[in-house]
This record gives sequence, structure tokens and C-alpha cells, in this order.
Amino acid sequence: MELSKEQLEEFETNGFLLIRNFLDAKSCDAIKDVAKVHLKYKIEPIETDYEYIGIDNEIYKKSVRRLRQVYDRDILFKNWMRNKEIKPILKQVLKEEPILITAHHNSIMTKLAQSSTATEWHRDIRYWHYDSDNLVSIWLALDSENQENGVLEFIPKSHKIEFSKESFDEKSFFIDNEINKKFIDSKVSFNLEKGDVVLFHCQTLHRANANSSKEDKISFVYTVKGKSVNAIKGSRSSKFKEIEL
Ligand SMILES: O=C(O)CCC(=O)C(=O)O
Repeated sequence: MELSKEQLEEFETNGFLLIRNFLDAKSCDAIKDVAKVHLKYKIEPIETDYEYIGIDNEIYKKSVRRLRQVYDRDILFKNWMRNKEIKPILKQVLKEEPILITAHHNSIMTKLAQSSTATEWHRDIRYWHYDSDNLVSIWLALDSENQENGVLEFIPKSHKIEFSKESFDEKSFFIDNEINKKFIDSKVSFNLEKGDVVLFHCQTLHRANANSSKEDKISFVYTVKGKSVNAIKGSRSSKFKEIEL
């Protein structure tokens, strides 16, 4: 499968692109069933909401925010990350051969019902260490995602904007203040259905609500880089394997 010229332009302009109905329902359900077992037994490595948000609260300590390092957990996870249909699309958006990185987004990203936390505006690259920003993440909805259960929101064109350092706090979150208001007011989000994919650039500002519904939300996210992009030696980004697709 390939993106049309219009889709590619949309990705380049906005820094994200929604592709509806990419993966069939049976494959999504199979991934979700395995993910649920790993979540039920809290199979490490995991990240809790407490570890992410730092609020000392028993609920957040028990709430799994994501299963990390999923590539080697199960063949179904691996198969999705090596999906042959998406490779030409990744090559189009990166403009070079896609290489799977396993250091960062290599996750089942969860929002557990009633115990999850919001994720504030940020760029994924903030804690990543590469010599270029030609990295794109692939988000797969395994069920319906909406404002109530914490669907992603994006700021269009933000991947190309050079913000001043005052726009960010000490954790590199994009602050909801007067300077940033006009950008935040332009935010976009779309309800997702099982099998929908969203591609987003590592500089694109995004956020998500906590899950206030009664059902857990389970999604899949992984990242690819262009072949010419190098992890900075000695950084965390360089300490995990990279895989040719
Ligand atoms: O589902 C969420 O809360 C967003 C996750 C996210 O953007 C991230 O961890 O980088």
C-alpha cells in the first residue's frame, strides 16, 4: 500500500496523518487479547502512571501506563511491527528506508479505566537522542478511541515550528499559557476505530486526556527512523537494537 500525493502532503504539512481501517479486526483482537494477559499479570518491563506523572498515589502506582519492549514479547506484536503493507508508507514519509527502533515507543500504550492520567502537550523527541529528527511513530487503535477514553490530540504544523524555550516547562512539556494559546487552540483530534492507524512525526506536539470511561483503552505504538539517522553514542537511544524492515 502507498499513500496518495495528497496524503503525503497532509503528513508533511500537519506532522500527522490518519489512515482509516488499516489493520483487520481479527488481527487487532488477537493483539489486544495477548496485551490483556501481559497487563493482567503486569509482565515487566512496564511503566506505571505513577512512574510517568510522579504523583505519589496508590492508584497510580498500580495503574499500568504502558507495556514496554513489546517487540520481543510475542510474535503477534512482532508481526505488526514488521507488517509488510505499512513499510512502503513508512518509506514515503521518511523518504528513506525505515528502520525500527526499539529504544522508545515499542509499547502497548494503555489508559486504564478510572486510574489513568492525562498526558500533557509534548514532543516525543524531547527525551530521545538522535542526530536528526527523521523519526515517525505509528499508532494503532485496537478499539474505539475518543475524548472520553483519552484519544490523542495534535497541534497541526507544530513539527516545523521553532518555539522559544519559554514555551516549555522544565520537563519539556508545552505549557498551556498565553504565548502558546493560539497553537493549542488549533488542536485537532479524531475519534479512532479498531484498525485505524495514525502516523505522527517525533516533533509533532500531542497530548491525551485521562480515561474517564468504564473500559480500559489499549493501543499499540512503535517508532521508525530513516536509515541515515543515528542514535547518539552512549545515550539511551543507542542501547537498544534497531531492526531493518
Ligand atoms: O496515550 C497517551 O497518553 C499519549 C502517550 C504519548 O503521547 C506518549 O507517551 O508519548
